[in-house]
Amino acid sequence: ALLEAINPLLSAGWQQGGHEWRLENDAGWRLKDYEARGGYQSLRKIIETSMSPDDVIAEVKKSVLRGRGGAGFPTGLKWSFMPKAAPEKYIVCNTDEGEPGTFKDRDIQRYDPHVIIEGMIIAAYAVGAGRGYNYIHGEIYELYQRFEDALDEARAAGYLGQNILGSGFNFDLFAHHGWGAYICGEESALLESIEGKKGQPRFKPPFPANVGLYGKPTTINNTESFASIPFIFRIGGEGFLNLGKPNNGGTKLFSVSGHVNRPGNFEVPMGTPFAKLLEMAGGMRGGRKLKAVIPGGSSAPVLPGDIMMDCTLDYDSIAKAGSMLGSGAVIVMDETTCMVKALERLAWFYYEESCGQCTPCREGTGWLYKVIHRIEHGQGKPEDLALLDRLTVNIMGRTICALGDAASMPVQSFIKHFRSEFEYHIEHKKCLVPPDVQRTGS
Ligand code: L3W
Ligand code: SF4
Repeated sequence: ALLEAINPLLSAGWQQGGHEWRLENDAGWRLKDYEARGGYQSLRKIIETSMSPDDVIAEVKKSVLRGRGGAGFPTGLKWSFMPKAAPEKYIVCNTDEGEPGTFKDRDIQRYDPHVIIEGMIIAAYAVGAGRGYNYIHGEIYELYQRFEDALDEARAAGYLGQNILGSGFNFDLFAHHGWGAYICGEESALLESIEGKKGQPRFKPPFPANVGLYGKPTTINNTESFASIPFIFRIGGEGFLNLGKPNNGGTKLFSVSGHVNRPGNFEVPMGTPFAKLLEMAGGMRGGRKLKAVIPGGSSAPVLPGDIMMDCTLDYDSIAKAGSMLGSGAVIVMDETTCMVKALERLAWFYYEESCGQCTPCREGTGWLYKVIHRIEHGQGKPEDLALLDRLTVNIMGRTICALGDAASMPVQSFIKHFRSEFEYHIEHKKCLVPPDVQRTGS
């Protein structure tokens, strides 16, 4: 109830879990609805009170908003990296949500496109960008169309274009859609894709803040990060920080999937106990026992259920437990889950989605899948666990982008926490969990 009263995302008709995925049911996304609940007031406030770009960045720093796409990098700090004098700069929103388990950004896009637009205009004002793009995942094409409609409304109302609200500030924003390649969610591959090239990651550094879109300084943030910006200016940076806990400001969306009664998106303050989120998601399906949780999207190391039950949902608590909060995609697995089969499925994903530029990732992800596949299918060899460990060590830190690490961390953590299941598979050529009770999906 607290959040419903104060958070524009929730008052936009956000339901806690159990969405109807039909566009015609989504009332409340249009400009008039957004304005009726206070939309674009933060932008007006910034302009009417003549806040300088530096003041805006300072307020975002104060909020300790950390990037919601997975890395948790402080948003205000990222904005401050943009060179002041550069004549041409860009703002880019990463709505290429593709991490297995993650489904939050598409809901923001669906229910509240104007909050993204307002957040991006404020960001553009802060860093001095004249043009922006929202890169939207190809599989949610209808939301790309909705964003185009929202942009038309914002342009007609004078929020975009020349001399925005009489401030002398010019900014225009465009929608761009991908075609579904996971790697295009990596920020530099996304920029390549907007440029019309093959979506493959670039070497970093240089970071986009210095050499980004078309070689120009670019700030790229996740959708949820931009969507948090107007709210920060509504309640102040400090107010936003105080909603969460030190070093972890604000509220965050968690996409809960797997063996729960009520999978869906839930918005909770940073620092909320995981047990509370599980309760909001209706608890374990069938009253079964919690076995394991991937707390931050499939790239994040898996944690045993009992460790997870002691965690709070913030970057620091999850890191201390040995995993990552990532994008907030919480994948819940009960006692009927075969961990070998679950890992095989994840390994296939990374093998399939590797862009193929670097040898350790291109070849290594294939090897990981091949070895896990043979363990799952009763052909594992006693030396396979050591082989998997060697493969991950040879991939990690030796690739252009984070996909190599993302493919390796699940393998290392599944084996670390559930080694006996892998050994049982290798020794007995079958699973500990009888096939008739196994469930790996939701
Ligand atoms: C200027 C510096 N900029 C860092 C910027 C950098 C980026 C941000 C964070 O990967 C993770 C990945 C996935 N000067 C800078 C600088 N920056 N140092 O800060 O950078 P980084 O490299 O830590 O992360 P990243 O490349 O953004 C993101 C993990 O998230 N992940 C992925 C989720 C996928 C989705 C999805 O599908 N939507 O969210 C989940 O865990 O593995 O580790 O902007 O430029 N000195
Ligand atoms: Fe491509 Fe993998 Fe190299 Fe990333 S790590 S650039 S996905 S080959």
